[in-house]
Amino acid sequence: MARTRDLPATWVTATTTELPPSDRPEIAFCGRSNVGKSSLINALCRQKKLLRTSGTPGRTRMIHLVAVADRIHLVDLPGYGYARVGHAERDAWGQMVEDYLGERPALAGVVLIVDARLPPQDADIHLRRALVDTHLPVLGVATKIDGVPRSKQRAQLEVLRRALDFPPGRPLPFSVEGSQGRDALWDAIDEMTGRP
Ligand SMILES: Nc1nc2c(ncn2[C@@H]2O[C@H](COP(=O)(O)OP(=O)(O)O)[C@@H](O)[C@H]2O)c(=O)[nH]1
Ligand SMILES: [Mg+2]
Repeated sequence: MARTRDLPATWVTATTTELPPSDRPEIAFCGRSNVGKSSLINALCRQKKLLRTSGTPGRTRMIHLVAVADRIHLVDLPGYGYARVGHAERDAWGQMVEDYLGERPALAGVVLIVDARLPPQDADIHLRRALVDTHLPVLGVATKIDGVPRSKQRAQLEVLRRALDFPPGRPLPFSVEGSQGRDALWDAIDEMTGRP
């Protein structure tokens, strides 16, 4: 049987409020605005234009739903903690995402994406704490690892691991360049959804 990672992905829908009910295991991707969420999902699905990516922070205010064949759903959550939006908008973000995370029976796990090039950000730590409260499996990924010199990668990943209280080996290093980390990330997703 084909592995999920080798099957075609399609964009299903986008919404600012509620997603349609899900009939298959779902993995949500969250992290700060502009951290590289949409790019990472595109790299996972080997499709450059599945989701729009942008150099301008704060563009994605919507939840996007992607289906991988008839197996699983990948959910691109709006960026967290964009500094230039006001408190009201940030609260609206929090409410939308909390509602989604709390009321989604099919949700098998959450991928928390951080920027491998930066020290742990307050927003990352805040989000990590909020995710602990959901009791969902949380997988840490450090993307843009191509921006960290090889000799410094191990130490930088360890700094992130400690600050965000991840188990050994996490966050997984990832980059859209050469899809570095794609297989390891799919292995972890397969584990969360319970099927290859
Ligand atoms: N160097 C590098 N840049 C990346 C990587 N992933 C995303 N980017 C860039 O980061 C910016 C934000 O990406 P996007 O996927 O739109 O972030 P999102 O707001 O979290 O969905 C874009 O300019 C991407 O080209 C990566 O692995 N390495
Ligand atoms: Mg995006």
